[in-house]
Amino acid sequence: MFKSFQKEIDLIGDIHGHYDELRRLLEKMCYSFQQNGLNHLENRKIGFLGDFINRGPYSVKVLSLVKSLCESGDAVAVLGNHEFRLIQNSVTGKKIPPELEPFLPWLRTLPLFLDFETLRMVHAAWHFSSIELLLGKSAEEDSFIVETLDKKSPYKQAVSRILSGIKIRIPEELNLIDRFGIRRPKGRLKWWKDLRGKPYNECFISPMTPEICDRGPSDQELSELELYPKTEKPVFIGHYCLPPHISKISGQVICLDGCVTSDKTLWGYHYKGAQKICPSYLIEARATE
Ligand SMILES: [Mn+2]
Repeated sequence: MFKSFQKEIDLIGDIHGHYDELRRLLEKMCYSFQQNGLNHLENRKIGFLGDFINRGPYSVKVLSLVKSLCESGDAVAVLGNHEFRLIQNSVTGKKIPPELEPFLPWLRTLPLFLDFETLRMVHAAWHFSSIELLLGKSAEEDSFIVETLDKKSPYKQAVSRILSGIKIRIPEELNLIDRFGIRRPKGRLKWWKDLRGKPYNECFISPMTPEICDRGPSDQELSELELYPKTEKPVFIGHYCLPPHISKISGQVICLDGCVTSDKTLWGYHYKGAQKICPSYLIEARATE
């Protein structure tokens, strides 16, 4: 695994088996599909933010493409919570879809996060102390995977934070529902912000209704948070299934998960290196356009 690169990088959010949208996004990013594989411009690399599988129809096609791009050195990828769960299930002998099995040895070589000179990549949250704890840990080690299933292990908590985000309980009487009308007992925090004194309405990454503007979490409930200052390098994440009207960019955090299964839109970002993060570098693709 290289530690730095001089190339420009095209980052891509959660694909979840939506191969047609992935193909369209790559075309919009100026890659072309030819008989001998994906042809791309020089000086470009792709960065995948995890969650390649489940939900959509073509997990195997997506995995095949991402794997071949990683193996040829044209892409890098981090694990999403869906791949990590697959690895956990395989290590503990649970049933896993047979068509995904051949990809496991490769998936287990993928990192939990990537920290480059000019940017960072992680599936859900760049939580500094969790990342420090996980430095040097590999999904290839069975003993580590087993530890991530142990409620008492700090590794379980660290992996959960960085791959699934940082959550707090929502008081039952608030009856908050998400965009799909599902009542949520927990909400996923804007982990990069100082949320002390803020109402619930401003705390969650994906908006929930009704909007609660007169109550918020206690400082104690927010004590897990480690802010991500604007002086840090940009961090690219996926995971949060953002509805179309919610901005993908907040400070130095860029979330490229636009909920492809529901909204049929896959999101990418063309990052040119030390540059100000700007919405004009976002690229969205639908399968039929
Ligand atoms: Mn996810």
